[in-house]
Amino acid sequence: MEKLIITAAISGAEVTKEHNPAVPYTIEECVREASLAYQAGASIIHLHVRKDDGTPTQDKNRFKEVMDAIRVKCPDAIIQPSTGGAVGMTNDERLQPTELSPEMATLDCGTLNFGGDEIFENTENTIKYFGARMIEKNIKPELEVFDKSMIDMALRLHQKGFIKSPMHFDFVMGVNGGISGTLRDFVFLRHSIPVDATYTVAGVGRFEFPLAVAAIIDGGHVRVGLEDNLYIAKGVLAKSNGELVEKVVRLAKELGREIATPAEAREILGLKKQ
Ligand code: KMH
Ligand code: ZN
Repeated sequence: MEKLIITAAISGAEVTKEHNPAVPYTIEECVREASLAYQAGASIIHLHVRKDDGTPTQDKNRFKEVMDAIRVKCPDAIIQPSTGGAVGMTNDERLQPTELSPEMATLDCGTLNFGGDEIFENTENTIKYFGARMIEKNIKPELEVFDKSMIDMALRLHQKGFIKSPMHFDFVMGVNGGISGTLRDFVFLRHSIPVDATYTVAGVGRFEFPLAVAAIIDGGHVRVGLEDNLYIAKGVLAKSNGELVEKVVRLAKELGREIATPAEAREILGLKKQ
């Protein structure tokens, strides 16, 4: 079985220090959280950035500062900026980190109810626009799918030339408004992608570790982090992103799955050379 790629989603745009004091806002805090995750075994850092007061931003310069600072401590980590940003941002605002030509970036494959009156909007034209930008910039998209229909959309847009294969999916499961985090739905998604595709699973909240185990057993890859889940165990806040990654490493070792280095992750995902 391929080695396990661990992605750490260290910050997100929705969670705050009120939810968990380890959620990073400043550049120093982002470096701390990224390097703890990297030292624990994460090869990919999925990155959102904030202003120092915690407000989400897609500002290109802020991304550059944070990414440069992370690279000092995590020289070979794959840094994967979000193009999802936060609910309500415009397409061009969200796309700013692609101007930095990262190796990877997220590409969200559909619109989703995001709780209350919030809608995370990704029209077909938005997905095409983002997909074309990533092809132009030679950025490998992590196809974020929050439901089965979003896999089908990605496959249609692949046929139309907006997404290249081999595709890499991120099954984000258990979001209010998206697919559930059950094993049944994991199996459904897992069998809905092309045979040459890879996937990672990001279980939200209490689904994080059970779905990590499912992916470890199945030969998939795993995303954990404070963006998705604030707790290391029921009712116990995680001290850091590093602690969440350490738990996945322990589970993988128990189940006989080795952890990929960043170089091995690049090989598995077919990323462009640095
Ligand atoms: N913050 C969500 C609205 C992504 O990173 O591409 C979008 C999100 C997905 O987190
Ligand atoms: Zn994200």
